[in-house]
Amino acid sequence: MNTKGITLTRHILLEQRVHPSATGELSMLLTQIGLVTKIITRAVSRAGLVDILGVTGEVNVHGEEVKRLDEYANQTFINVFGHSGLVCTLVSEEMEKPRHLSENCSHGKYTLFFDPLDGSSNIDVNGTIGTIFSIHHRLSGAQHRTDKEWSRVGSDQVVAGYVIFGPSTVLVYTAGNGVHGFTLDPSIGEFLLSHENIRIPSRGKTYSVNEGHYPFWQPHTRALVDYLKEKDPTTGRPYSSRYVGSLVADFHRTLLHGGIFLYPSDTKNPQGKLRLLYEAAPLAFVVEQAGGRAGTGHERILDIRPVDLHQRVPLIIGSKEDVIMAEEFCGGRKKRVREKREKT
Ligand code: P6P
Repeated sequence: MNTKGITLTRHILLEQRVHPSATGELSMLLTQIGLVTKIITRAVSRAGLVDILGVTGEVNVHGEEVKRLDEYANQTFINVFGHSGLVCTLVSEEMEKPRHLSENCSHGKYTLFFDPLDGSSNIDVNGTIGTIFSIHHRLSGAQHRTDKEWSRVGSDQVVAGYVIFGPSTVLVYTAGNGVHGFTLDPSIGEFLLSHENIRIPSRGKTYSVNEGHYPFWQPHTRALVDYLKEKDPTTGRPYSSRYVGSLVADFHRTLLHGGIFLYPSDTKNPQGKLRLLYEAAPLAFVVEQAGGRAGTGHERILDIRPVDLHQRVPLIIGSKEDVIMAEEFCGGRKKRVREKREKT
């Protein structure tokens, strides 16, 4: 297929043909995510010019300073989906509780999870930041809301992806039929297909972790990173270290070039730092669709059922062989009794 000039919208519609029963609502939802991204891109690219830098003086549910761009990005999601008729419930890193868009809840079929602006500590130094999103069918159909709408297993995601605001704005998504990337052409305001059917190399040459936390790591994490740094040309070691400190930037590089990203648990963060529902699970869906692997060291990310809306998990994600090797240092994955999935 000639992929020249395929827009995000056209690609989504082509994808929709793979699902004969599709009604077009999911395609519309994804297109709206593209709209949110364009609005955020405009703000991010002018952040240095408009008095939008700095902080609001507020802190979010995690006790972190809310940068104005975080708040702006979160509000953009609310504004765009508010009257879309597509989404009944929004779950955001920036909101303590789920936001029910009551005007949509009579027929909105989807629940949208998102981190509106990840890596915000990089905003004031013009660093790469990103948005992460995950879409689930509503648990209860379009009739009524349940307060467990947010407690979703990652393997039930319908769509997941992220947007990286770097030298260019790139949107990457999967709807379970491969992983595809689109680069925003600001001159025409369109996302154009630039990375068709992304596949992550089975092994990489880089590891990505904040080594400043080394004193707080568990012994097996130290042993793993020490191993990656040992010289052994027969196994392609030492690996190079790459760490931006922005999850989307570190993940995107790992997805395209291979390697491993880790945010392990440690004595300061016994559950790790990254959140399951709107950070680890969407990226795990993407990486598995690209042929990679994502886990905590002991279990598959996409098998975890959250017990808390903002639950944190340790994350090891990237090339399949690299992640399997890391899991061996962690003692390997626990055997799971597969949850009986009530089909709703
Ligand atoms: P640390 C950004 O604040 C973030 O949530 C992720 O984007 C990033 O991977 C991580 O935290 C960086 O955390 O402890 O290395 O500064």
